Order: sequence, then C-alpha cells, then structure tokens
Amino acid sequence: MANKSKTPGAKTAAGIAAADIAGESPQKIGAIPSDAPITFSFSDTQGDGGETHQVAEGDVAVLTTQHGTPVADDQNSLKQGQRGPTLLEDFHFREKIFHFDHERIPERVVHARGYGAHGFFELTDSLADVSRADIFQRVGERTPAFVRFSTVAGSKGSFDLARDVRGFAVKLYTQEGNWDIVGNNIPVFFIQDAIKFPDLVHSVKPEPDRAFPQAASAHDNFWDFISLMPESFHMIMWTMSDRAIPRSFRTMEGFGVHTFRLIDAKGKSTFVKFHWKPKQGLQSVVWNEAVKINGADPDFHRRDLWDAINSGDFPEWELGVQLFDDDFADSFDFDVLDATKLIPEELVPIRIVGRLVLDRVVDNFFAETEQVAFMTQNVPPGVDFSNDPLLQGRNFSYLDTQIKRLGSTNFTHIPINAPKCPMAHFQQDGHMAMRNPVGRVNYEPNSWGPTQGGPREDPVRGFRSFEEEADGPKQRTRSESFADHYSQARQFFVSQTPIEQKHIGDALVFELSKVERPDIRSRTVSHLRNIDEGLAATVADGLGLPLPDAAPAARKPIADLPVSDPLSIVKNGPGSFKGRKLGILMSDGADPAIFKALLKALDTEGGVYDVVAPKIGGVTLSDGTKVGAKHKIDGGPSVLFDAVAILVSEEGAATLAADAAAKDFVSDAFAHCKFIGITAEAEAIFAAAGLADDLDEACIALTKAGDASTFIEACRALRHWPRELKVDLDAKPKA
Ligand code: HDE
Repeated sequence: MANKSKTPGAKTAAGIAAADIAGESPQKIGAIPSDAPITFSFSDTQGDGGETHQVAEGDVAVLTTQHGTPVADDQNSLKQGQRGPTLLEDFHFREKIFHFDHERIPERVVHARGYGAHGFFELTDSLADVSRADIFQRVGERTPAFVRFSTVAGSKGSFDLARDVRGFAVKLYTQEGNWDIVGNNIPVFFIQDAIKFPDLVHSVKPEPDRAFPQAASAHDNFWDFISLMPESFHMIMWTMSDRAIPRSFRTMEGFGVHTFRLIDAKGKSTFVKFHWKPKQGLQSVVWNEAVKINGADPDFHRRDLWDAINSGDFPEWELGVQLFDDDFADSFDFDVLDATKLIPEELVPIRIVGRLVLDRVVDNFFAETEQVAFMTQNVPPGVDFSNDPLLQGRNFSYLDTQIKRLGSTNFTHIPINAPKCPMAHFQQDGHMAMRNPVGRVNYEPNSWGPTQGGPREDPVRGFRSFEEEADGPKQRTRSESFADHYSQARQFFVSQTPIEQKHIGDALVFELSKVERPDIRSRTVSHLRNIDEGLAATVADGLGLPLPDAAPAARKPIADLPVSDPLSIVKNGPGSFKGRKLGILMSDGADPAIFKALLKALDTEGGVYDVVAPKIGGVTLSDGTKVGAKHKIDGGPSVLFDAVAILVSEEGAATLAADAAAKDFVSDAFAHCKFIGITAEAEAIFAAAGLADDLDEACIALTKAGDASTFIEACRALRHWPRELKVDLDAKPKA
C-alpha cells in the first residue's frame, strides 16, 4: 500500500488551533516537506492483498520501463546527433507516449462526475425474519463497502454544485457476492419505463448541435421533453427543490428508489424500499450560492468528503427499510412498481437495520472511483427484484455499460470490482484476464470428480429467483395504475416549509427563464396548475406569462394527501453545527481573546474552521500571536462556509472596507441568510457593503470572549431564513 499522509483541509478547532496560535502555518494539501523521504510503491492488480512492490523508505527507486528495463535518461528522446531526427528505436519514449495516449477510458454516459470512498456496513438489527441474505443475519458484523456519489448530467470535469439529482451508489462486498444498491439522493425518478431513459438523458445533456449547456437542465430541450412527459413532474418538484443543490454528500439522504424484494429461507417474499439516512442531518445551499461555489471551488463536494474523512470525521448513514406485503401494495393509492412514486414514511414506517460509515479515502482515484462498476443486477441470495419496468431495464443495461466502459468482460478482475468472497466458475480468457484457472477442466458437467472437476451448483445456498406467477398477453403497454402523475408531486410541495416552497418557485422561474421558446414555458406551467395553483401563479408571474389552462390529467389528482414531514430538508436539519465550517475573516491586530473563544466554542460543538486573511501568510493578532491563513480573501469567499465571523482591528476594517472581495464576503454571507459573528470594528465593512441598517438578529455581536458560544449555538440553525424575503425580490409566493 502507498504510504499515505493525512492531508486535512479544514482544521479541527482542537487540533490545529494550537499550531495557529503558535504561529505555525497550516499544512498545505498535497505538500511534501522537503526533507521527507519520498516513498514510491505500486500494488499488483489482484486486489487480494497479495504482492506489493515497494521501495524501502530512504532508498531511491530506479525508474524502469513497464517491462522492468532500468532507464538511464528520461529527459531527452533518442536522436541522431544533437539536432537530428528522433529515432523510432527509442522504445522507452514510444512506450511512455503510447501509454499516455491510452490513459483515458470513456466517461460514464450519465453520472460521469463522481467521488468515492471506502467504509463498512454494520448490521444493528437482524433482518433474518424476512431475508436469508448473509449480510442481514448477524448483528454487529461489518461488511466492507465502497460508495460513489455523483451528479448525473455533467461530464467528468464539470462542477460539483449543478442543480441535479445525485447518484448514491453503494457496493457491499458481502460473503455471498457483491450487492450494489445503485440509488439516488431523491426517492423517485423522472420516468416509469426504461425505454424512455435515452430520451431523458439526451434531453438534459448539452444540446447536440451547440454542445452546451454543460451540467444544466435550464435549457429548451430538457423542458420540452419534461413538459411532454407528465409522469416526470413529481421528480421535477424534487429537482427544483434544494435537494438538488446539497451542501455536502454527507448531508444527503440516499434511496434505492425501486421496490425490491427480500426473500426468507423458505422462499417467502416481502417487498422492500431502501433508505440511507445521514447522521449529519439534511442540509442544502441556496441557488445563488451554488452558482458562486461552482466558480470558487468546482470541487466543493469532493473536497468536503476528502477533508471530512481525512480529519477523522467519518460520515455515517443509517440503513432503513420499509417492509410491506401484497396486501399493502394492493391497497396503496399508487402502484409500488411505479418509480415515480414513493411510499410515505407515515404509511410504512422505516425500520433502521444498520449503519454505513465511510472511513477511508481512495489511494488512487482512477483505479477505484473511476473504475468501480455498479450494477443493479448484483444482488445476493435473499434479495430480489420487483417487476418495476425501470428496474428491469436497468438490470439489462448496466453489464453492457461496464463492458463498453472498462473495455473487457474481465472488469470484475479489477480490485475495486472483485468480490471479497470465494469465487469459482468456468468463465475464462478475454482481454486483460488476471485470474486464470489452473488445471484441465473448464466445462460442466464433467466427470473429473470433486477435487479436479471444479465448482458445482448449490441448490440450497445458491441464488433462486422468487417464483412469481406471471401471465397475460405480450404487449407494449403502460398500466392504468401508473396514471396519476400529480398527486404525490402536490404532496411533496405541501410538505415543504414556506421558504422551501419559495425556492421551488424560484428554481422553476430561473430554469424556464433560460428556455427560449415561450410555448415550452407555458406548457410547463400548465402542469403546475395540477399540482398547486399558488405555485403555478407564482411561476407564471415570475416569467411574465399569462396563466395557461391546466394540462389535461389522465387521472384526477388526489388533492388532500397529507403533509409528510420527512420530505422537507428544513424540518430535518441537524440542530447542530457539528461537521460544519466557519469562515473567519481576519486582519492584523484582531482580538486574540475572541479568536481563542471562538475556536473553543467551535471545538465543543464539533465544527471546523478556515481562516481567511488579506494575505496567505496570515495575520498577527494584537498580542503578537501569528495566525496562519487557509485562504486569501478572493480565494476564500463566504460561499464556502456554513457561517462566518469577522474578526478585525479598526485599521484592518478600514482597509477591508475598500476591498471588493471583502465586501462581497460580507454581503454574500448576508444574502445567503448565514449567521454572522461581528466584532464592533467589523461594522465598518458592513457599512461599506451598504448593510449598516440591515443587520438582524442573526448578525451576532462578538464584543467579548463570552459571546463566542452564543454565536456558535445560534449557528446550529444553519440559516436565518426570515432574512431571505427582505433580500430577494424574486418569486414571492402567491396565496
Ligand atoms: Fe443509472 N446508469 N440508469 N439510474 N445510474 C448508470 O452505469 C440506466 C437510473 C444510477 O457511481 C450507467 O456505470 C438506465 C435510476 C447511478 O458508477 C448506465 C436507466 C437510478 C449511477 C445507467 C437508469 C440510477 C448510474 C452509466 C433507466 C436511481 C452511477 C455508467 C432504466 C435509482 C453509478 C454506469 C456510479 C449509472 C443506466 C436509471 C442511478 C448507463 C438504462 C432510476 C447512481 O448503465
């Protein structure tokens, strides 16, 4: 294994404050101290903990070709004379360039941009009563896991904070083979039948002639398709909500989306929906902030995950299951096979059965995160599929995609994809085969006996499909039970707090304002009338559009589905500042007592911080203490933080009051409804930003050390939402 050094990004208040106070500059990400011995290693491709080639610490590795030939000169290609032509004979040069030319593999057609980490799943409540799956039998047992989070529409190099659904794909390396729960952070999907997936994806990706917009649904093609597909409107409510701009991968829920089956030892089936509930609570950013984060730090989400894990703040989710039987499925207002519907937690409560902890970043992004191959059809005995036509189509699709993307049927030989349980089969050869059978027998049945004859089926331990009865004519059809497209969309909308409803309206107005064709805007609003008249009126008004007639509905919507609190983010916040980041804008001459008190309060809460200063070299406090900075002001805008504090001297404030980046820092924090700690001296910067008369109860005075804990406690609410209506003229909700 490579010798990995810890590279914390944010400093934990406890860990690094002392170094800051002592005047040491904080560790830079990726920096290698010049006197540190450089170790170099590369592991084998078996992923079985086998041979690793490592150069002893202190020794200098000899550069070789891929075939092991030592290299004498890696600076100059082989030439005929000093200024002559390069010679074909230069095998080292040719190998190096050819290998480089082949470095890229096709990016995923969807979910191209993603970030993964290792961890484990631990069973906390046995599910042996409903499933024979080995992973669900023994409470306390841990199963290795790898999780990859992603956006859907953007290409591999796109920014993290696109408005988009997030992939939440979990690979569990169980003792009975890999189990992939390839889900999203939204519990429903745009379409009901897999045959429409290529159309959906084409519509949201950059338009084919102009190749833009990148990682954005705000364009004609997407809304044209959506407005012609009423079944997508429940999902649209979710993607226009703040669920589509999460603060962190750590603050998102995950969902298996489809209905699956659990099968017990006797072959009895129970329907199941899977949920991942973040221990960190739910949290999102606001749209204006997302737009700015994408410029300030396009890697915001991946950096956040990397930093959290490396600082020992391991993200954790609970695995919840909703279990139900045929009777519930038959009595439910909607079809449990329809992936555009969810089952409210109030109807089928969630049973928590385990926890997922991410505690290790990858050694190599390409080898692990890029090459990991998730497939919905990877399920262990005891888990099975329902007839959801979206799931059925996915089971067909994912193997094909992995073969295309990874280039060989042997992609399971890549360590990240290899099961961690015994394997034996007669599949062989092909490109890059790494695990090759030994012996004479490669077929079955054979009569070579138990030792030489190879593996045999096991009717007891083996995977058996649930024996579901099915008949009826072969037909291309959509069940009548899938026909209600608006009722749950409305239930989602009415379950939101007023500020969340406002954000949905704002998002629709923003997206549709980017649509050039007025008829597409109008057709979209015609669907909203079937969801909520107030929302439709708000959006029509925001677009300057006459209210269109309601779209004809295939089935009359159920208007009075009850409010469901788990659907709101604001109602499910953390109630804590733990794991959140405070940005402290400082200048020379700042008050050391308040600074120390802030760090102490933050440490008690479990929060982290970055110091932002006029110069990256840091600041000198009024008592001469030096404090290192993480960001220069224009590189550390307030959008990167959950709350901010302004700790400056009078002189520092006077200088910063003239600085555009410092003014942006405070005015953005204010506009994004953040909690702001303000020393008396800092008020000059707010005055310069035109905010002197606007400061409200979430702008908390830091006049003495004792104020620090009051401020950090206030930050637990994360945002001061009442401010938004004062600072945003956009879509005010209509009655
Ligand atoms: Fe996927 N999807 N998908 N999808 N999907 C892929 O597989 C596909 C769908 C999801 O981090 C692809 O390896 C079809 C729903 C995630 O590597 C591809 C249909 C849900 C990821 C594919 C769907 C998802 C993918 C692209 C319609 C949420 C990323 C590259 C029937 C429940 C996994 C790849 C990762 C990736 C096909 C619909 C989630 C092409 C045909 C619904 C999280 O195979």
